[in-house]
Amino acid sequence: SVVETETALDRISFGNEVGELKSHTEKERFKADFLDRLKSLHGKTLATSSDWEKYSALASVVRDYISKDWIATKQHYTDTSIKQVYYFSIEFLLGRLLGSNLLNLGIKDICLQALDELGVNLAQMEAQEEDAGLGNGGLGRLAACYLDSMASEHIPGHGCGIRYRYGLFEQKIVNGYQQEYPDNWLKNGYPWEYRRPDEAVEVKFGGNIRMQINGKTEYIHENYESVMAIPYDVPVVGYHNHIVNTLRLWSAEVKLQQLVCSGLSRGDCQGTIEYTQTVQNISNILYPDDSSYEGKVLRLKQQYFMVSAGVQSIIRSYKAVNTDIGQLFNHIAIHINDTHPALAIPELMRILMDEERLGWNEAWDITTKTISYTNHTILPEAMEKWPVEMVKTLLPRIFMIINEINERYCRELWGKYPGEWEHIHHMAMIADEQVHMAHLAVVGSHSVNGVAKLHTQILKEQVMADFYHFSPAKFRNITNGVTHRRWFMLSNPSLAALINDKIGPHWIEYPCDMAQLMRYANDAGFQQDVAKIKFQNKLKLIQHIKEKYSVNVDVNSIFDVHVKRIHAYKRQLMNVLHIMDLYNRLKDSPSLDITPRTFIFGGKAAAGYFEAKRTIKLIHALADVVNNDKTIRDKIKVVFMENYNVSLAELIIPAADVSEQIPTASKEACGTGNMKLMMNGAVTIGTLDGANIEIRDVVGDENIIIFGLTAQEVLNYYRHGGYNSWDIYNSDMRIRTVTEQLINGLFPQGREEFKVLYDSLLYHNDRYFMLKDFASYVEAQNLIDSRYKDHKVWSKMCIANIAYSGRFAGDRVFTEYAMDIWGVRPDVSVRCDCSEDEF
Ligand code: T68
Repeated sequence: SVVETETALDRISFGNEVGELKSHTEKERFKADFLDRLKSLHGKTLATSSDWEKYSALASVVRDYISKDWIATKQHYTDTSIKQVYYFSIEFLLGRLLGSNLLNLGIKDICLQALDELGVNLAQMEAQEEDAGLGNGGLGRLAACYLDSMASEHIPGHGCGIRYRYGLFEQKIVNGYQQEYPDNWLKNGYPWEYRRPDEAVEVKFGGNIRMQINGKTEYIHENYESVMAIPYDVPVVGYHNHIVNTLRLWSAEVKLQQLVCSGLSRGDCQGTIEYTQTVQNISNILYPDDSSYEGKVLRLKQQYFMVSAGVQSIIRSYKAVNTDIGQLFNHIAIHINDTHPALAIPELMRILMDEERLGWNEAWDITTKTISYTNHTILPEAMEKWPVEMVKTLLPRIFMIINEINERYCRELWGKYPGEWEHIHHMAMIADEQVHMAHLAVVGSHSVNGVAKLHTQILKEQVMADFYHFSPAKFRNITNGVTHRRWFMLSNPSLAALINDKIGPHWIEYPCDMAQLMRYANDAGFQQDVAKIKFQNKLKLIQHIKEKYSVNVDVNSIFDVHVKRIHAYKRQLMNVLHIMDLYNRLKDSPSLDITPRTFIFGGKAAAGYFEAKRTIKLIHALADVVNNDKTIRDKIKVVFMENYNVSLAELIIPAADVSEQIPTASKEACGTGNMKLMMNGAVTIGTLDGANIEIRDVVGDENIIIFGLTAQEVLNYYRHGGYNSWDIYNSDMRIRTVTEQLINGLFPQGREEFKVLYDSLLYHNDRYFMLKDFASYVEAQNLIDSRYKDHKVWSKMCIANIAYSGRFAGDRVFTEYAMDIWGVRPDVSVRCDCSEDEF
């Protein structure tokens, strides 16, 4: 069976004589396959081919190995009619796939050795791959981690998303300012995708609905604009289990017939071009926005395009093997990642009623039993709402259905809360000429979950309290997780190997077993080994920094890492204020006894988010001052890593000593960078927000540094007032100094440059409580310094963080989703027909 199958990696790592012989032949075969592919794909030899050609030949060989298991997995799912899950997400932030595919297939070592013998460097090959950056941040990366976990946990779970022609913009820093460039990730082709034109579906926009009554009312959609959705499938490889699931990404293309019908092909060249352009625009670009939202028709089009294509193709494949549509929810689960795919609810209703001819009640019953929803934010500006007019015009039939859902729901509410107009208005899906997507998502799903305990509690008690009281059983918490394969085994292989040596490989399948490392937390030898690996990882990062930014960084300094999207609530500005204060202290007393510190930032600001972009400029301005001031004797350095993305994260995170997780409490739904950094032995300095609370619960107070207001305190201030940032300004000299330095003195940019940040702190009353939390943040930073000075203490903290990180491995999360929400059992019965020596 799958779980028992010995893999190539196992044979190498724990090689016996037979295993070594086998791996030898496999290695030779791998070499031959690779060289053959180089010849057939590019007409080149090893000596004449470029790095990219070598990479693409290598990926193509790996793709072949994957496809055998892919075919078998699909066949198995069809044969057993097992329940399948579809994870709908407008974003999938995959990063690179070569490394993780090799790891999960269990052929990384063979490949490494084979290439080595050919004089080819695997890491260099991996670097050839463009990051698939089809996501903004946490939400998109979470979707990618979950695909990996589902396949690895034997869950028949697939992704459904959009194949954006351009991913999240590439960030270039010019003179300290962020500039955005198109991310042309497909320019050389993408070796992991399979275009499947034969499985295309049609998606209809605009037009009108004609009612036709002959016995039963029929709704005929007329005069619509037709768009073809072409699927591109990317295989998702499970870890050492021969399971390969599918990520289906949809691309918008013109429908030839539409060209003919509209007369466009008869010489209206301009018209044809324009029409083609409008259609292609749908899957052209990922919206570079991770919080606020602008009401753009195109974004709504993208959402409907994806869910309509996704739901139609699910129903099509369901009907290929099942005759009873009424049983859909026993075979299919659709999960919506935030509200962006919430139109899946009316779309499924439309198909069940208009195409499958079911009545409303039955269709509604099936829909709500099929769909479940995860909420990722409580930021009011990120709650999606669409103008009624826009939905009506673009999606006339869908609007009718939403309207009907709304009316029936309001009637039900009226039954429970008679006469409470205000209350019902608050919960309606359509109110104030807007469609409230979160309300639609809650009402149309059988399960609603938040992504960390605190977040779920805030949803239940505040943001969605009305819905919670109406249907409490729907609500649950599932704290996020990250895949330890990418974020540990792949990005920190030496540490993974050390753990294998210490506690054996069981933790790979059961990450919570990493807790056994606590037995060695005080073991001087183990502490040293862990420290050595951190040292090596830091050297790697230092080299990158040196080459790219010509900044010299001291490997013995504390690597203090703040990497994530730039946003006021994430408080990169507060981090900067602390660095300014530390700098001031060093200027005052150059012999101040602190461990040298390297402050590392990385992250993108939404293109239209002025304040965030100015924060990036401020970090650069600060770096200019600090890094060039000889008087502070290299005690602090500031580095901003350009174009933070998944592959850069894989370089930075294993080198981190300190993990900055400092949002205003209550604002960060969960955070996942906090988990990745912890897993790699960084100590968190953080507020009691999102998953930080749960990290503290598992590592204990002594292994994390907590500071600042609690969520309750923050929410109380928001509700009742009582905070005036000028009071703090007037009472704390350090704060007065650093805030004044923003506009007056420290930076040569002049008064205006950072005035927007200064004003946000003082004239807009510091919405994110940076000045309020400043003193306790500085204290927490001082504590970091003193703890780090004692190597034993620090090593122990570091080890505790690694050891207890198993709690945050995505695999655990998936058994929770599968069992509690989708009613899917991990399928451990997939058989592999491939013989062992075929990998
Ligand atoms: C993040 N949300 C949460 N949103 O901020 C983070 N938004 O706390 C959490 O850990 C993570 O989701 C996973 O649950 C986002 O990343 C977006 O990216 C986004 C994208 C489009 C529109 C709105």
